[in-house]
Amino acid sequence: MDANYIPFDPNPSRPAFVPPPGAVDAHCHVFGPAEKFPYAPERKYTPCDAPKEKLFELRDFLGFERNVIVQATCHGKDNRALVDALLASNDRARGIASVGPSITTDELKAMHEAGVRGVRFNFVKRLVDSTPKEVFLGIAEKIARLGWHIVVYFEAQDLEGLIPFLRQLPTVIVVDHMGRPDIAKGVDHPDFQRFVDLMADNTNVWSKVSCPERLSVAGPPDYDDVVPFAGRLVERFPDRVLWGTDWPHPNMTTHMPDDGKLVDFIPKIAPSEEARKALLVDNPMRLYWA
Ligand code: 0GY
Repeated sequence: MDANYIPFDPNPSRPAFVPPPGAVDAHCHVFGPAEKFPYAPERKYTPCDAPKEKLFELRDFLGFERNVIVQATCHGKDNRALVDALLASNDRARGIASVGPSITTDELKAMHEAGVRGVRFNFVKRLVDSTPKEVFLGIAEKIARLGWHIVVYFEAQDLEGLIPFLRQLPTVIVVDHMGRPDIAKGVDHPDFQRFVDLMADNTNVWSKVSCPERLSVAGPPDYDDVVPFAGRLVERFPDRVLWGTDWPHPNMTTHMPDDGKLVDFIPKIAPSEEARKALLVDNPMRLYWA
């Protein structure tokens, strides 16, 4: 693991909020273990191992029933750790893979059998070297045939330039972490309005209302300055939002969040029982288990 890498909290607090039955943690990762699933040579960081057993333990401790495991950049396009976790989950996990342009239909079908339901296109420069848009469009066409969708990760300053590309994608698009808004600018800033408009104008665009710990300026444990952003998306687009822990929280530099406190963030952004059921159960079940 990198010298400055902060490992996940091995003893999170028990959340006060009890998720509804069938709740899905729709954004989390598995890392390694490196001796079985080595990290990718092209990776930009080397994390602390965070194997499937620890993820499933956390799922149960926090009161969730299912996970959506997202291929992280430290494993590159080698999806073996992801597929291994899916196969061990007893149908309680789905996956988002990372693939290259040479991926074959047979390889995609094998991943589908294991529980993969989408691919991730990453535009965050500190995490990946850039991929030509035509390559992504070719992959999009292939995966669309399986009924999969596309998860995109980008930062707020890149949204404007990405909009024409996003409009070309033929599937549901799930945006990680609300497009990483600059919280200091406030919820009414044109930058966040651009993201809200993207969702309003394109009914195939969903958002994960996740990662207050990465976005907050105020910091832990409450991350209150992120509430207006996530709350606005939940209120405006109740049937197109997902929530996830982001465990094991790679590349945190300021602190490691307490996963119990992250769960306690949920009722602040989804104040009604109905909104919470949509966010945690109905939406992810529709997208990943239908
Ligand atoms: C996240 C966020 C990060 C990392 C990755 O794939 C990844 O390596 O997604 C990050 O560093 O912001 O969602 O886990």
